[in-house]
Amino acid sequence: MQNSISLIITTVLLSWLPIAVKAQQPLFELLPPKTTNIRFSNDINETEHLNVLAYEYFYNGGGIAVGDINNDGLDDLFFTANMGPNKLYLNQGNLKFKDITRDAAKELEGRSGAWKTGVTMSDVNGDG
Ligand SMILES: [Ca+2]
Ligand SMILES: [Ca+2]
Repeated sequence: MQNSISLIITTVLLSWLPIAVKAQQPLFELLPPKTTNIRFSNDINETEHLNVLAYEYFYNGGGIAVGDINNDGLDDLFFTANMGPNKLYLNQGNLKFKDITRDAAKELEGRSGAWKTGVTMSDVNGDG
């Protein structure tokens, strides 16, 4: 009788194994800048006068917007940095991107010294 119960428990556990193994597989893979050409980092430099006590949103981060700015069917990326320059990346396909910030408009980097947060992207005139 005990052997039968052990066999049933082992069978049930083995039947769950494929589900457990599948659940452990990652959904995303981290790609290095060498592969994507995306070299953006939202670096925060905390000082005595600029910190979370002086500004409660200090660690809320910047933002990223995704949109097809050249209407080629590939999603392009715009990153905002709290303290550094923003970056606009053109998607060249196969997860390769090109920094076109200065070519598009130097103003996209944002004002020097300004605190930049989230970003949204929309085709406001609906022309694609
Ligand atoms: Ca595009
Ligand atoms: Ca438009």
